[in-house]
Amino acid sequence: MADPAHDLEFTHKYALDRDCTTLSRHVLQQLHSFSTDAQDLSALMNRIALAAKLVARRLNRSGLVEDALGFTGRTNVQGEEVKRMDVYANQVFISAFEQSGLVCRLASEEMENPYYIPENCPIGRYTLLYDPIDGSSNVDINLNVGSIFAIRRQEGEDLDGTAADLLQNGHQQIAAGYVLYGPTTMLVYSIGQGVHAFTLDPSLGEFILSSENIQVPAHGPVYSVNEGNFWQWDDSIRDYIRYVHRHEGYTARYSGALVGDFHRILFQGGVFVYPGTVKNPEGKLRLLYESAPLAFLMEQAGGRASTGTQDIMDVIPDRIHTRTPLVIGSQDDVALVESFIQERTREQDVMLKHP
Ligand code: P6P
Repeated sequence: MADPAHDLEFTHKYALDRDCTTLSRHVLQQLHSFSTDAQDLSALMNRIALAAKLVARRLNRSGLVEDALGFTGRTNVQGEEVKRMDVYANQVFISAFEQSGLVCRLASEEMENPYYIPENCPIGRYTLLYDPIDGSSNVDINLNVGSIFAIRRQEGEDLDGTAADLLQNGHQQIAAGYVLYGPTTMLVYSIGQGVHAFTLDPSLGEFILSSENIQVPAHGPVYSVNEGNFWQWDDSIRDYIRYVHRHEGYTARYSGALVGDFHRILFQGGVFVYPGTVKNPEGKLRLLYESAPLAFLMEQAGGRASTGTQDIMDVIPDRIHTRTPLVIGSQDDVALVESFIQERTREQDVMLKHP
């Protein structure tokens, strides 16, 4: 005979245990260790969570706070118009990590050169790479935006201040993730032990574990691409788009914010594609603080990420703001896009051999 009192206790225990699985506890659980490195990583993730809460707080009131929305009138190193929220969020991460003692440098989409925290250098053995507000065109229309981050160890003294040690492939990332500012604020991260999602409980001011060991489906219905660029793409990408237009089971979803489109694919399967265009043959998305962190996550979730011809995780940037084409998502769907690229390459090789 079931004991209602026991069932109730169990229900309480389950709910409370979950509410007590905070981000910092989860990191230590992941590492099964209280070593210095584990404590560092837990502290770093805690600073990310603090930055996320500060950005979320401003976003949640942005329509009411003077000067929170709109443009600054400046353009950044990317040649993009800078939003007030870009500037605010960029500073939030600097302030959060200045007090961390752990991070010596921050490399951001919004800063031409890395920002050094002298009091943390050289003891600070880590570098934070981040896109403070990804998809900021959505901010003024109250649609989802995100922050993307990666953490790398600093290698060497960086005495010339060029941060040359950052110009390495994605396998040097020790942690990566993103914050999705949507109906709820979610922090999704990996330290190489699977992908886990935390949801901000505003009443607690804590990120609480909501999904553990997320696995992306091998195939999904979603293809996410800006079809407005159709005639700027290589023929191979147009071939792929014609294929999904003509076959059942595909649906287009594109929000204009990479983090939201990635999050949908992580949970539902499918593929996000931002190929090179005539204007930007190398693509629009930046490797070190957009594509590589998301590739780290997607591979941890059982998916793939490529430029279309090379795994994103293997790409070695030649500069901090290197861009790459991006094909990321379910194994089968990434492979399908790549198959059209390979087909066109084969045809071009034949034409070259037999003009
Ligand atoms: P487009 C936002 O500016 C961003 O970097 C990504 O978040 C997004 O996926 C992409 O650019 C959107 O670019 O050219 O489709 O507007």
